[in-house]
Amino acid sequence: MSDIEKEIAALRREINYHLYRYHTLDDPIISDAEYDALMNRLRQLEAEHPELVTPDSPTQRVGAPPLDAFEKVNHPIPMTSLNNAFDDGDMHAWLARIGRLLPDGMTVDDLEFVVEPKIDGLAVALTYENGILTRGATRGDGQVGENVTANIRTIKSIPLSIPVSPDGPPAPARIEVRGEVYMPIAAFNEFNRQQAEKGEKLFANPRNAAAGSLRQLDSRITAERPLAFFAYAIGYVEGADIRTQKEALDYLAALGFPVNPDILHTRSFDEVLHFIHNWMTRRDTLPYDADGVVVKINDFRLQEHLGVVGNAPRWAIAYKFPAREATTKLLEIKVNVGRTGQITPYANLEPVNIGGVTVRQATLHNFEDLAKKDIREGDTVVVKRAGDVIPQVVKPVLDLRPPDSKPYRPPEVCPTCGEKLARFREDEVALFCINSACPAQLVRQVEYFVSRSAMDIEGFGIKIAELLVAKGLIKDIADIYFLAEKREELLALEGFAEKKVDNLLAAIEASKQQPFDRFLTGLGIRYVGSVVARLLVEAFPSIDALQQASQAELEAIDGIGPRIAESITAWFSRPANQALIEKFRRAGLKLRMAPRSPEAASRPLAGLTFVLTGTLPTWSREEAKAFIEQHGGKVTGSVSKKTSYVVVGENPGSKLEKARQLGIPTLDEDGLRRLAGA
Ligand code: 5U1
Repeated sequence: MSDIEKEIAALRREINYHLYRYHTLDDPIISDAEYDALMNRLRQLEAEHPELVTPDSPTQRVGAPPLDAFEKVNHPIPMTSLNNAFDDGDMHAWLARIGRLLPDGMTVDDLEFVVEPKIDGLAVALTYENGILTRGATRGDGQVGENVTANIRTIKSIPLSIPVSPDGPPAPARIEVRGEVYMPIAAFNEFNRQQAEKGEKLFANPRNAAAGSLRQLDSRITAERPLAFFAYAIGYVEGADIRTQKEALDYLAALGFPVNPDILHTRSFDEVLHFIHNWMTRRDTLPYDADGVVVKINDFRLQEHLGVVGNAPRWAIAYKFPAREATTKLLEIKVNVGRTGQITPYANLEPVNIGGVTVRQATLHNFEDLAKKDIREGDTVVVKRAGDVIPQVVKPVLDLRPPDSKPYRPPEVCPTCGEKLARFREDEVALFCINSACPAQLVRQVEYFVSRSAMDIEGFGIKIAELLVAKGLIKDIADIYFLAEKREELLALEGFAEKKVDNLLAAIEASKQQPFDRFLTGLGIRYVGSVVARLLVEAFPSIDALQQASQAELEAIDGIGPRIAESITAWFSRPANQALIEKFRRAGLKLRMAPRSPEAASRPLAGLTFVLTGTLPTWSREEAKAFIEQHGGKVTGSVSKKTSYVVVGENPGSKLEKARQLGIPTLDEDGLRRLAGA
């Protein structure tokens, strides 16, 4: 092995170990900067020696070019499913069944059990040959799955090579590791929030999000999804002697796989049941969705003795948590008015207990969905809830529909202000109240303006917004900054003691110093969330500049397309909105970015956008990016007519072709240095 090969191998081992400390143990031992330095060195060496790049290198976790279709994979050992138990009676019946099948001389008192949470995700089988991940496959129908290796490689807690730690056992010749790919609940909520901000499809629950993310033909998309993994079984292993489920879990953990820490190993069946009930009560506090608990007989020889019936083993059972679905009566369909005036339907329900929570209301998503499912007032409906996700009406139970029921008709006027509802565009089904003085919209606008993603006014929530709008103290969002003049009226409100009023007014005053992009976000212009607002203020650092920007000028900003540009110009063209801006100005808001340091504006690459392609002679991609940013420039991922320069290295990709088509000038590394005056 050459010195370079040795250095590359050592770097990969080290990086893989730090990924494991970070993603699996949640206990990093080096700083982000130190980690970046290791990755940069590895990227640099691999760029210089592309023949040494291997699929198990940590640099390969970014995804690969898209596939046309997934290849089918035959599972060497079928991936069985599990029989279900729904109560303690089913569990006792399972134990009794096993008792009748045990070898002579053994009784159920001799059994050992392993109990594990059943994660609601997607089952996969990962094959490692001589320690290297060579294949990742979905369960499919248990016999034949799909080859999703490129996608699996992007999941940071799945080792690309084992053992991850130098203290781990030696890699077996071959092993198939089984487990669940899932999306943690917090990551799911954040992911859906970002999807909503971009106007893209929302996922109904973490399971769908995990499945949708893992089954992407373009693994670069999977790489951006916050997926995680728990290993729970060994399909087969050659080169290690593992005799029990507990040993299997310990072995997988020692090799560096994430193994759920909440596992019970016991001889007591009472303890098994106790553990299950304890789990059920903790279900909503866990960082992941679990739909049950799996109980397994520990001893592999006994497992083999008990065997499989149909496609489920006798030696394991899933105790399913109470369904998070229930049926109840839909009393009435009502609508909410959002801050943009969008009208969305929801259902008032006869209260129903779903998985320990009483549900009285559920979303009906939108009028199109409602019509498609033909959900009607008076119907018995299936309602579902999961984790933190808002309860939703799934479908009507048609057999129980009252004979006199009538299809639901969306309202024609706003339920709050009476304004006739309209569609923004012919091709959109969404209905809007276009009265900007509508109190329901105003409450939502105030709620959004003061929220954490906008002006972040502490102590100002929806209840206060509702009260102040109802009392006429706020007639538009700019009135928030005139509340100080209404101190006496505030003090007269129920629950508004002097201290509370003073704190609120102080928080409002302090928010005047928030950066301009937060203010812009707070205006609630359609499609202008915090990401778009930041792009806007970079190009138009004051409200005056933005107000005067033409649609074409807005579209010239990288990341802003015609839909957003149109929404912005339409918003500023309305006299009521212009008056609102003037009112903010009178209140003392600055409505512009804090002046940039003269140093920043005068940096040589200020205002220029670069795209990098190919391998540069001395810099890694990160180093080139850092250089450009230090000199005031910006780096984006794709070439468009808004790109100032494409920086080209060895083996450039299709970006160079695109640059030529669009006539964008190109530079090499030296040219970039010269341009920056370095
Ligand atoms: N935790 C866990 N989930 N789960 C799912 N263990 C487990 N075992 C399974 C399945 C389908 O099957 C075994 C029979 C390997």
